[in-house]
Amino acid sequence: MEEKYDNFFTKAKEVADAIKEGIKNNDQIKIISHLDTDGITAAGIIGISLYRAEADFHIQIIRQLEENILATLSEETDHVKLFIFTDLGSGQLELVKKYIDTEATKVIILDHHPPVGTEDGVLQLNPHLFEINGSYDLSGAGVSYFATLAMDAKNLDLSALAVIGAIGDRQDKGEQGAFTGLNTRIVEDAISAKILEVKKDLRLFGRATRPIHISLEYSDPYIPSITGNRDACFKLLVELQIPLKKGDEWRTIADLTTDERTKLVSALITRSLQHGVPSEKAQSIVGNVFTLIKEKKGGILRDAREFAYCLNACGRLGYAGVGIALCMGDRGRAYKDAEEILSNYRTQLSDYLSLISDNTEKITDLENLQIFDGKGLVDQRIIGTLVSLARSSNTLSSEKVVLGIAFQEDEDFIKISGRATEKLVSMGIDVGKALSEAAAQIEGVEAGGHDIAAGARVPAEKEQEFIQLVCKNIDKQFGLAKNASTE
Ligand SMILES: [Mn+2]
Repeated sequence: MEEKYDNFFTKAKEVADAIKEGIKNNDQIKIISHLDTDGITAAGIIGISLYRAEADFHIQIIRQLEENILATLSEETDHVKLFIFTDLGSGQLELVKKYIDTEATKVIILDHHPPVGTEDGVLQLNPHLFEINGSYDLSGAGVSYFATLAMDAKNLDLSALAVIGAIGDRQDKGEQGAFTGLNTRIVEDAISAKILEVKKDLRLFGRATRPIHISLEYSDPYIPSITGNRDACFKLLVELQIPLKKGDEWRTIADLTTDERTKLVSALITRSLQHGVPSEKAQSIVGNVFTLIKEKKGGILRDAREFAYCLNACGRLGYAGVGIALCMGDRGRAYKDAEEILSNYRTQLSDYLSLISDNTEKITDLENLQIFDGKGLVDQRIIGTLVSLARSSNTLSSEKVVLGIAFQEDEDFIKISGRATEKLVSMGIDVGKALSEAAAQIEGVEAGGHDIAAGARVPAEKEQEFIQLVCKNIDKQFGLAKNASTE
């Protein structure tokens, strides 16, 4: 085993011992985690491990670790004796130390975002500190998983949640949707725990739950003349003589015979190629699919990608608690709630998508950037998802960095979500850096995230100034990328 992994696991053990020490002392423990799928699964993983150890704990899910939240947390230090931050915290080390007296209240950070500042007094497990890639090779849920595994070997089954978290953060970017780095070890753990199965299939959404034509209609990656075109999806299936129903029931992608699957795959790839989609991208509709074999067949949690999507919907629509309950194993009430949340989320997203195409005057098109101004139109919890989605359906450009803007709840602040693509990142574009560097130059702006996706909270009156700086940074990055490629 490589030394960097040794060092990472040694640190994981140190974290595990600190958590166990807290449990032994009957400390009241508070988990603070991020609103997205990775954050929710990370909190679920720590939550289950604490529950199993009969610890006293609470979970709070937040959008971003901002100063006002830390101020509130500091008031809780009269009873909370251990804070565990998951999928956030590394980017806010200085703020954490400012508000929490780490002598009196222990602080553990389990994160995979690039650390900013020094950790003195804080116990931090983060792949970046061990030269392990935190963008693709390990998620916040993965970091949390390794900490719980070091607490107790029976937490091996929490690996499935870590897989879901990594999918949520789009880390399944190896060949054909495989994982890389430490994430592959988590997948192996989940397989050995007999809760996960990996095979190759069409990577279409709703593979195990939705009628085939609907999976095609909502396909991501985008398939020209298929995605978003229900009639064309029907027509294609009829042409290929693939029955849509079995008896009264709609068939799903998972129900296809080998023969039908082969026909459908080759038809979809051919169509993409005919429309000029690069071969590699066209082939990428086939790849690893991850099945959670203990979940109900045909249910919303059976496919790990759908489980991830479901948790994201819960978080985005303000029902993070339902997501946590799902992670903790509630398949009664929470499951029913989640089904309803999912259906609302789909409706909302498709309404929003048409909202972008109906309001093209809200799109500013610059050389290297496209900006969609969704203030007053789009909820800030959904703006990031929306600009990504708009890009995969070609409403926004895939060749540029896109920024989405929405009001925060109080309109004194705006939320800015920046998104790159894998291709842009491979050229050297880093949206997280562009946003953070701009934020550092303007008082009152908070930013964080990764090379491919990042966000900022900006005082409304600083919007123009901030965006100009971000544009400058992005232009500079594109300039360097172009120079590098011509050298
Ligand atoms: Mn994450």
